[in-house]
Amino acid sequence: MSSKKDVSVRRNFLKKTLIAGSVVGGAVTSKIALAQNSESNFLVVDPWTKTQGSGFINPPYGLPSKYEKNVVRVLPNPVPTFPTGSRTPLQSLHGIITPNGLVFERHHAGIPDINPDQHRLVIHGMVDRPMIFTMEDIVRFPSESRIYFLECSGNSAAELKKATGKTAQEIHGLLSCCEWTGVRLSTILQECGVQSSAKWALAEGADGAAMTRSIPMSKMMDDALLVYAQNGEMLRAEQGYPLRLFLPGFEGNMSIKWLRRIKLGDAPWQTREETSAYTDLLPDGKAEQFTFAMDVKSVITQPSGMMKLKLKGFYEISGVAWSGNGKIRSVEVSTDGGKFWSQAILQEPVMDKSLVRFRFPWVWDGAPAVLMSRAVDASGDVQPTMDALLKAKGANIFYHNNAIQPWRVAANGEITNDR
Ligand SMILES: Nc1nc2c(c(=O)[nH]1)N[C@H]1C(S)=C(S)[C@@H](COP(=O)(O)O)O[C@H]1N2
Ligand SMILES: [Mo]
Repeated sequence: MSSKKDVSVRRNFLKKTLIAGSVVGGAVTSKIALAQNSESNFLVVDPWTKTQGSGFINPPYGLPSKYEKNVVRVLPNPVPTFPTGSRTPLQSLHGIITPNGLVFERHHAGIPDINPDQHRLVIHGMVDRPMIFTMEDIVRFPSESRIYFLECSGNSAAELKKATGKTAQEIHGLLSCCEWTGVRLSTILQECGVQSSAKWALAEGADGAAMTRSIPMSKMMDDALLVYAQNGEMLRAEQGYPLRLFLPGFEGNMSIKWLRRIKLGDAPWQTREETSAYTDLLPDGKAEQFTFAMDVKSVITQPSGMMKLKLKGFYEISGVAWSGNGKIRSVEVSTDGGKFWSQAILQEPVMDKSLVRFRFPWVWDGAPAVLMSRAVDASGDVQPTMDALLKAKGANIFYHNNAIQPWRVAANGEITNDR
């Protein structure tokens, strides 16, 4: 929680140097602090500077500082008998990349233990040359690395009914953004000779759930990736080791992990995950199928739910925005519950179907406030309020909640979910 930390650092600084008078317009001016204090007093040599540091880190695979031990994925509350998902601590992250140990997980039958030497990918159906690939075969193809977000279409779902979560992690933590490395599906499919009658592909996982989804060939031949690495290292077991499908911008469920089979056909297969689940129930009771792309969305992560503003004055409001339809065009921030909106600064690079970090300078005057962010994507879609979303989609919807998240700042600085 950077803002929390920043605030307490600032506070200690104030205490140490007794320069309460140097808080100008809410910001601490260190120049004045130095002038009023002798440098020897200010530049104290701490104990860790006086001794030799520790040698090589053990275990050899590095871990975060022990002081960051609370920055972890969380399980749903109450924890189910068999956990099927964990959430990314969005409020503790900076920039756009989710470190591998904090990437949310969603698995329908646990994490299989797959030996990469024994793993195979079968491609069959409407192809001229059905083929079986080993992992060695796959990594020999030309590859690419791209930064994309991944969001479960059930992210933030509980909030559609009422406020349930307290933190950004609890509410919106089925969201991650990694650099994914792999082979374009189009490269491998061309190797097998795609028949002109092929309109859909079936992707199947090797886990106990044998997760299967139908995917339009247009997506498979566009930016779909056969992924074997995330953030520079091989996939984590929970993210689909040794091979997963990755469909940029599409609902997370379709990016089949532990991928073992792709079959080409001329119609969708109507699998369990596209009939009994992952459909959108409309007001008339009919279910809409195959709503693939995740709509434009954003959330303020700093400051956010369960944090406390300890001082009046300057804060950088920051958060992430994303759209399954392409790039983010702009993000606006409101500090008065949506009456007045101002443009936030987008951190470059702004990439296609990636998280974008936005920043907005704010001076808190100590009065109650409601912080909101509203993203617009390149297609012109605007992130809706919860009321507008429920009006447009009906009260039956469960998936695809992309509504604006309001955070209420109380006069004592405490921040709560204002759904
Ligand atoms: N084989 C398989 N693939 C799967 C799943 C699964 O249970 N089995 N879960 C899906 C769901 S619902 C989501 S949201 C994403 C989550 O990916 P992650 O665990 O890497 O975050 O994987 C998808 N792919
Ligand atoms: Mo999901």
